[in-house]
Parts: sequence; C-alpha cells; structure tokens
Amino acid sequence: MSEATLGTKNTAHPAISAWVEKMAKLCKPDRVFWCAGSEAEKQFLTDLAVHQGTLRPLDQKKWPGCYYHRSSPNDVARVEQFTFICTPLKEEAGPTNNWAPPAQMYDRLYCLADSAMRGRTMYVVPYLMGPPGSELSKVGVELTDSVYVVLSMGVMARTGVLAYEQLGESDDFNRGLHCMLDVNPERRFIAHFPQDNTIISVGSNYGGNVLLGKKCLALRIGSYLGHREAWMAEHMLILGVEDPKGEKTYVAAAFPSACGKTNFAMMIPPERFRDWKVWTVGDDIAWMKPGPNGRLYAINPETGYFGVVPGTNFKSNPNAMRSMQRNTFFTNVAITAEGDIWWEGKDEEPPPGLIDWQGRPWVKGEKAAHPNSRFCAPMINNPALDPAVDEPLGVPISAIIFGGRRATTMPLVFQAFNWIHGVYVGAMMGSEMTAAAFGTVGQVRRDPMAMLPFCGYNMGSYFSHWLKMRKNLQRPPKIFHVNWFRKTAEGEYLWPGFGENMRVLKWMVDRCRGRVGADETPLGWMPDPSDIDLEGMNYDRSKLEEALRIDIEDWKKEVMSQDELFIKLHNDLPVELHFQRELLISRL
Ligand code: GTP
Ligand code: SPV
Ligand code: MN
Repeated sequence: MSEATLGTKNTAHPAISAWVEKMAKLCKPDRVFWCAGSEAEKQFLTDLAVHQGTLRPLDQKKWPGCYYHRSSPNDVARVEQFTFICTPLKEEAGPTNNWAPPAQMYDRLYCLADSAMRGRTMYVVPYLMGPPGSELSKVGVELTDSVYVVLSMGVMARTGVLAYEQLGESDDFNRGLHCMLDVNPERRFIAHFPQDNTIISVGSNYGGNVLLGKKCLALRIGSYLGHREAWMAEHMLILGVEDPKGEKTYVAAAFPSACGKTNFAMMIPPERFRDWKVWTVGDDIAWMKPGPNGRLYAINPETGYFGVVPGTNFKSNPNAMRSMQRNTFFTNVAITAEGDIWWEGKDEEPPPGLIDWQGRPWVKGEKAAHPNSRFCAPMINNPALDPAVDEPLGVPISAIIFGGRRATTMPLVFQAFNWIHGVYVGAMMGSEMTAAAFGTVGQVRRDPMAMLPFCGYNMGSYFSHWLKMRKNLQRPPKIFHVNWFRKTAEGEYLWPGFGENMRVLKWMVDRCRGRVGADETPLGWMPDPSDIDLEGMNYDRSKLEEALRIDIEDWKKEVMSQDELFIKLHNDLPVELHFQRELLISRL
C-alpha cells in the first residue's frame, strides 16, 4: 500500500459510515484516518508518534520494536470516580456504579467533544474482540485522536478490516469515541451507554480508560450483554495446566487489578514440577458461555497483555519478560538517555543516568517507575501461549478461582462446597486496593468477583446471573478461593507465591479430576497440609499450616464486614446469598 492510500475510507458499511460522519461533524478533526490494520500503516503511525514525541524508540538492539511513552502525571490509572454507567433507570446501574441519565451525559460529553479534534486527526479503529468466526466475538469501532491509543489497540485487539468481515451487514457493533482533550482530570469521563452499545471517554490517555475494547467493552458493556444473552464477561485470566500424562485442565481465575492474574497466567512451574506445563490463554479477561457436553467454554477476547511492570523480572515472571522483549510499548517506567529502561523489582542495578517516570533525574529513594507503569505486549511473544487461544469455541473450564490480596483471615486455598456456595464466596471477595486505580492503596474493600469497577449493570442482578448460569451447565466448574498475600504478624508473606503457586494449582487440578481428598471445614473443602507437595522448596511446613489456618475470631469479623455490601445491595441481592451467609455463620 502506498502512503497516499493509507488512511482512506475502507468500508461502505452504512451504519459505520453514518456514525463516523456524525462524530467527525461534532469533533471537527482536520482529517479522518481509517485504519486498515496493515504493517505499512503501523510503521507510518509509529514514525508519526515518534516525530510528535508521543513515543520514544528504546535501544533497538536491546529492545527491538519497543517504544517508550510517558503519560501526564495526573493520568496514570483508571478513574473509578469518573466512570459512569448511563442507563435509563438508576436501578439498572445499581448501587455500586456511578450513574447519570443517558440524555444528560450525552449532552455533557458532546459539549466537551465539540470541536475537540480541531487541528488533529480522528483515527477510525475497527476491531474484533475474540477469535475470528467465534460466536462469542464482538466488533467495535473506536474513534480516537490519540496515535498511542491506535498503536496500543493494535497490540491488544485484532484491529483493521478483518473486523468488518465478522460484522458483515449487521449493525451490531460497539461505538466508541475517545477524545484526549487537554488530559485534565476535571474534564475526565469514562461513560458507558449499554442500551446503545456506546462508550464515550474524554480527558484521559491511560490504558484502562481509553483502550475501549478492554475494560469498557469487554467487561462493562460485555457483562451487560452477557446478562442479556446468557453468557459471562469476567475479569479473569485463563490458563491450561498440562500434567505429565499430557492431559490439559483449563482454569479461569478472578483476582482484582494488580493482584496476580498476569503472573498466575504465565507461571513457570518449579523444578519439582518439571513434567508439568502451564499454558496461557489470557491474562485479564474471559468471555464464557455454556458449550458442548454441558461445560463452560472460555475465550480470551484480547491479543495482548497490558501488564503491571514493577516487580516483573526473570525470576518472578520469565514469560512476561520474554513477552515484552520486542514490539512492546512501555508506559511510565524509568529510562536512560541510551534508551534502556528500568523499574523497581527488575532485579538488577539501576543503570547510571536514570530518568524517572516524570522525566526528572532519578533520585535514590524516590520511585523510578510509577507503581502502575505498564507494558503493552503482543501475546504471540509469550513462549507459553496456548495454541487454543484462536479456537473459536474456546477452552472448557474445569475450575474457577477467586482470590484477593489479604494480609489476614483468608487461607491459602479452599474449595467451595458447590456452585451456589462458590458464587457466595466470589461475591464476598475482599482485597486491599492497589495502584491500578486512584484510591487509598492498601485499604480492604469488597470487590465481588474482582468486578466491582467493571460490572456494567446492577451487581445484585449480576449475582443472580451467576446463579442462573448453573442451569445451563451439566458439568459446572469447581469453584476455589486462594490468597497468595497472607502475612505473618511481622509483615512477611507466609507463602512465596509466583511459580510456587503451582503446588496449590496442582491440588486444585487434582480436586477437579478426583485425584485427591480434602477436609471439610467451615469455609469449604481444604487440603490436608500433607497433600500440598513442598518437595524441592526451602520452606517450613509450619508456615504452610499457618497459611492454611482458619481463625474463627477473624472470620466472625469477616462475616460482619460483609454487612456493608449486603446493606448496599439489599434490594437486589439474591436470597441464596443470605442463606449462604447464614450457613457459614452456623458452621463457624
Ligand atoms: P491487572 O493487569 O491490573 O488486572 O493485574 P493482574 O491481576 O494481572 O496483576 P499482576 O499479575 O500484574 O500482579 C500485580 C502485582 O502482584 C505485582 O506487583 C506482582 O509482583 C504481585 N504478585 C503477583 N503474583 C504474586 C504472588 O503469587 N505472590 C506475591 N506476594 N505477589 C504477587
Ligand atoms: C486493571 O486495572 O485491572 C488492568 C489495567 O488490567 S487497565 O487496563 O488499565 O484497566
Ligand atoms: Mn485487569
């Protein structure tokens, strides 16, 4: 393709054409650039971003195809306080979401978007979430004035004209509009209009706020559509565990933001488990639907990883390190004049002449990389990428794992007695807040199914939806809860985590396959400590016992602390969850 044809209109689809025209009339860009998804286009846009100063090439010998991006210091994470679900009725959004009437929010945002792209280019990014030809896949079109967004979308989703093929003549596509404006938190809104399958995001240029296929479409709009169409959109990784016989067991796990999904999805088993292999299907989002043999099938709608950088190194997560070795965008890490990069927990000395994430010479003791600095890497770089990632049917899920970041109370692992109990366990999940969103880091909050920031409708109805899904499954996944983050009174982690989590994963896989027993406890089924294989690990068994301990007094407090969510949701909370709570109290 010659440069002259780059960006020319590439579809005659009437609804897409009409909507792009309407939005262009509103935003008044100097130029509309239609993305087709070609290599030449990617090169052209990358050069443009470098020329504009949006991207800076890294040392291309060390980091081929990798670029550096620094955001505005006020724009480094998701903004839950500015995120809205705009349904006709407030009850549809429910008590855990910010709500505004659609007409009012459209007015407000159209006002902000009016002429917002003067002197700029509007990029039209058609994209597909999910494998081509999958019944679960969805089409979106994102309009944006950020080249960084266009290029990042190219990593995270299947972008370009292939999306039109999936759409055909249907009008069923997500309309996404993104205007950077002046990247000012006072004019920052992430608004969802589920009934219109529309998203408008203004005033930010940070991943979760602006890569509209990800949290906005794949989770908020996705969960709304899933409720309507009898499938599930979840904040879950998907992995396949291959045992020494070559049998694969797929599990999906919901941990809140920055609580270990990427790490778990890419885990490399320790030496003791050298005959086992973990394959990554996805690290953040699962779309799941009942399929053949009464089982739950899952796809990863994404094609890349937008992962937390700090703490990632060749020991903690080698597959993530390999994934980000080429064709990756790094945002808000520290950099040197030579184009090398560094972050806290990279496990090597900081290079001399380091510039911190805000562009200042780094001072020891200060943060070099922002705690929520991210890599945006294509999944094909991952040596453990599961070939089934492109399978339109998805993979059959044997276990669903919930987990939070909890210094106390929550044992290393337990298994729910059944699906309804498992839904209760997921619904009552708590976790300490992290840097992935603005807020008080470290504070425990209820984060049901790790979906608190991402459920696009009433959380009570969402729980009912979970309960109802059971009816369509003859072989429902077993449900587990894990906690890698329990600490001693001295503040040390009781469990080493990362690759060693394989030992707990094996127990869960063995439970799914009926290969190991368990003890009945007030919380659910728990491993006899001797059933967790600790061989080859320099680790004291008494620590494992402590990590597995149930402290009844802590648990009484835990049940009390669930009151807040029960009161907030009382109108819509399924009665089954009240019963489950009563049962737990009587068992305690
Ligand atoms: P999002 O991309 O925000 O949805 O996060 P995520 O759930 O994918 O989190 P990620 O795997 O990036 O982990 C975030 C943080 O948790 C990093 O600082 C990791 O070092 C830390 N972490 C991950 N797994 C473990 C573990 O098993 N034990 C401990 N102690 N820390 C872990
Ligand atoms: C999260 O915060 O859960 C993420 C990062 O996965 S973002 O895409 O920014 O939401
Ligand atoms: Mn996430």
